[in-house]
Order: sequence, then C-alpha cells, then structure tokens
Amino acid sequence: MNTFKLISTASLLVFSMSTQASSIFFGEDLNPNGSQANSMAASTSFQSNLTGVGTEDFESFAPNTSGPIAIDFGVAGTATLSGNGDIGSGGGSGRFATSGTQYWETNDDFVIDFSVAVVAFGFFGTDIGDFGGQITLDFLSGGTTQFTVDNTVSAPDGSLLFWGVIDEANPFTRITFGNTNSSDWFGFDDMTIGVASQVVPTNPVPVPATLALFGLGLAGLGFARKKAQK
Ligand SMILES: [Ca+2]
Ligand SMILES: [Ca+2]
Repeated sequence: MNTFKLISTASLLVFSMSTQASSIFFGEDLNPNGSQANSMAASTSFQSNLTGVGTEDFESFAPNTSGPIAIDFGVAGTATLSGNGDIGSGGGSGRFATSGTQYWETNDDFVIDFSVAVVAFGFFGTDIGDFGGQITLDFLSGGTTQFTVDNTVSAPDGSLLFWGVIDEANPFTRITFGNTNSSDWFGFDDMTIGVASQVVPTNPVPVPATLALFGLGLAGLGFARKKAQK
C-alpha cells in the first residue's frame, strides 16, 4: 500500500512540473458585440511574452478556398493547413473575422504542419459552442500533448474566444484541431506562432505560485512518508 502511494505521489509531481512548463492563455466573450475584453486581454497577455512573431490573417486567399493551403508566419516559418474547412468571407451564422473580412471556417478536423518546430501558438475562435461543440487540440512533439479548449458549451450564437499556449520545453511540429460536435461550425482567425528565439527572455512565463506550492507540498508528503517507513 505504501509503495503504491509513493509511486502515485511521484507521478503527480511530474505532472505538476509538466504543467509549469506550459502556459495557457484563454479568454472568452459570449456577447462580443457588447465586449471583447476577455478575449483581447488573453491575446495581449500571450503576445506580451513574444517578439517579432508572424500572424496569419487569411486575407490573401480567395473566398471558399479549401485545404491544403500554404500559410505564412513570417520569421517563424511557413505551414500547411490541410483537412476539412475553407476560407469564409464576410461573416455569417455567428462566424466572423477578427481581422479584415476572412477566416478559416470548419465543422470538423484539420491539421497544421509547421516547417520548423515552434513553441508558441495562439488563435481567435468564433461561434464556438452554440451547438455544444468544444475545440480539441493535439500537439505533436515527439509524443502528443492534448488540450481541450475550455469554451462554454451551449454558448450563445456568435461567441468570441482567444486561446494560446507557450511551451518552451516541448517544441511542436504539428497541431490537429478537432471538434467534439460536427454540427457546431467554428471560425478561426489570426493564428500566431512563435519559435523559441521569439519568446521574450526578460519576461519569462511565470510559474503559478499555487502549483509551485502544490509541488513542494507533495514533495514534503513523500519525504515524510519515507521517514515514517524507517
Ligand atoms: Ca482575417
Ligand atoms: Ca458554432
């Protein structure tokens, strides 16, 4: 029994360290016609940790262009977006552009393959969750790291969100976007990526104090248990 508890404690410690290595930036506005403050604050916070990054705004493509499409992130390289979806234009049915008039529109899976390994990725999403869908994200970095965007399920029509991640310890070369409900159409715009050299070194991603304390607490528990066994 004691052996199992010690192994379990060690696993939790690894998990908390892994969580410290990546930072998630998320904001959602269910009525963006009223305020976009939460999404914009998340975007600003994400961008403040990066410098010189490129953003794909989907304005250079003809409307209704489907994948695969070549997308350009400037200094951070290029990427190929393939899978389901096409270029939406002008907005409609709750989806809309966060820059210009165009965006990527889909109700199913699509994949982005990067020309070089990147450590930062962020995007705006529109009309997420009004038909019960959530965004799932699989990051390929040797193994696969999975995220589910914590958007509101059964949200009103036409919501806005920003989601981003910076994970310097696990550079990734591919992201697979998924949708938990294919009857829920999503819009995506202003995708930003960053390579390791574009993460601001003088403004490191802060380690959440509660997680640090959590880890120390578990370490202390493991130590105390070892002492008790002697
Ligand atoms: Ca756009
Ligand atoms: Ca939708």
